[in-house]
Amino acid sequence: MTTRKRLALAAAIATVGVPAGAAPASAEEKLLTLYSPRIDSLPYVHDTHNVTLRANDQEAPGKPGYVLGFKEMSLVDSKRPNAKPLPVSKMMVHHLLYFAPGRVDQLPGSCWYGAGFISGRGEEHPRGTVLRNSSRAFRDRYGINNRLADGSAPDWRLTAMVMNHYKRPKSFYIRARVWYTTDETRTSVSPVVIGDCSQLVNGMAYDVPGGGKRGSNHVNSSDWVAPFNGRLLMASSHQHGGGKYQTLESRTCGRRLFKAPVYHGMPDHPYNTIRPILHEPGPIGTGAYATLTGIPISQGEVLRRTAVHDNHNLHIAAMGFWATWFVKDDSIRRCGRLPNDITEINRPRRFDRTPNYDLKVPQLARPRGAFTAFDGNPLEVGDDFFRPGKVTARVGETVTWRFGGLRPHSVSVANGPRGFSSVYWGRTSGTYSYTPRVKGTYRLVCLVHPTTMAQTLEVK
Ligand SMILES: [Cu+2]
Repeated sequence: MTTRKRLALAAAIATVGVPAGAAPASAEEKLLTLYSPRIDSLPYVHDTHNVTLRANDQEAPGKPGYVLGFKEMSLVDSKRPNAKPLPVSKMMVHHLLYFAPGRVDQLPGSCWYGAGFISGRGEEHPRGTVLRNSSRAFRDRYGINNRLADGSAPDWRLTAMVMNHYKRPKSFYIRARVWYTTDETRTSVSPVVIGDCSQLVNGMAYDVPGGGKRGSNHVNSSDWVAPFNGRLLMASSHQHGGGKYQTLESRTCGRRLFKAPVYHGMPDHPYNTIRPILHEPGPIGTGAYATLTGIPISQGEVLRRTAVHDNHNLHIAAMGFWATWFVKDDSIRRCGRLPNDITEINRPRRFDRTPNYDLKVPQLARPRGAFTAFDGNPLEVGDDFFRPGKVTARVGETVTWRFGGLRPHSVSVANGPRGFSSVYWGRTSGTYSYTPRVKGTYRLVCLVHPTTMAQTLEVK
C-alpha cells in the first residue's frame, strides 16, 4: 500500500470510527520488549535523562504500525529477559514519558500538541503498569499511529526523571513492553493532555502556597474547548503535591464526566518509608477511566478541569492535568448520552484514606556560614551550592537567584511558611525571583540535589 493510500485509510478510519459492538479488527499484535541505552545516575540525585530511542526494533519499533498500549515501563539493570524491575524503594520513578516526534494523526488541543506524546508512567504507577485498561478488546480496535508522514517508523524520545536511592552510582536501562501491530485496521487514537497549558514552561507544575486553615483547599482550574468532534476513550488524572481529587466536567452539556480520587499509600508503602525523604511522596494511584464506546465530545464543547489540593501545608511543584485518549468521530451527537461501559482502571487495592498532607519535607543538607542580608544582587546557584548559605530579607522585598552551574539546579522550599519553587527539573542559566509576603524561616533545597544543596532564607 502506498503511503498516500495508507494515510487516506488511516484518516478514513479516524473520521468514521468503529461503532460500538462492531467485530474486532484482526489482531496480529506483538509484545515488543524495548530498551533504552544505558543510563547512569548518582546517589540521591533526582535528575532528568533525555534519550533518543532509535527505530531499530531494539529501542523503538522498527516498522511503522500502531502502539496498542504499554504493558510495562520499568527500570532494570540488565537486558536479561527475566530481569526483575528495580524496586521503587531503590530507584523511584518520578516520570517516564515516551514521544514519537513527527508522527501522523496527532489531534490538536493538547498542551503537548506536536510533541508526538505516546504514553507515560508517573508516581501513581508504582508497579510500572500504566495501561491496565489495555484489554484485548481495546487493543483490537484502537491504536496510536506510529509512523512519519513519509511512511517510515519514527525514532522515539524518552524523558526519564528518576531518583537513585542506592548509596552509590547506579546504571540502568528502561525497559518497555509494548503491544504493537503493523496491521492497518486499527482506529487511530491520539493522546490529548488537558491541563493548564500556561504552566507548560514549568513542566505543568504550579505551587500550592499553603498556610490556609486545616482542611482548606487550593484549587487550580482551566477550561478546554474541543477542537474536533470525537469520542473520549480514556482519561487518566495526574496529581501529586497534596492532591485531593480532580474533576472533569462538560460546561456545555451541564454534566460531570469524572471525579478522580488521589490514592495515597498506606504508612508502610515504600513511598512513605523510603529514606532520606527527597520530596513529598506522590500518590500510588489516581483516578483513571476507560470506555470502549467513548464519551461523545463535540467541537466547541467546553470541558472544565478542576484540581483540588490541600492548602494547609505547602506543596511545591503540584500538578493537575488529564492525560486522555481521543478518537475523531463526526458521527457523534452533541451532548449525546454517556456510555454505560466506563470503568475505573487504576484504583489500588489498598490505600490510605487519611493521607498525611502535613508531612514536613526535610532540608537534608545543612546551610553553613553566618546570615547575610539580601542586598539586591542575585543569590548564586552553582555546582553544587547556594551562595550564601543563609540569607535574610524583608517582607515585600523581591529576592532573586541566578543560575550559573553546568548542571541544572532548582530553588525550592522544602518547608517553611509558604511554598514556592523554580522549575523542578532545574536550570543552568537565567534568574528566578520570589517576593515573600509572610515572615518566617524558609528552608530551601535544590530538588535535583536535595542531599547536598540547601539554603535558609529568613524573612523578617
Ligand atoms: Cu542542584
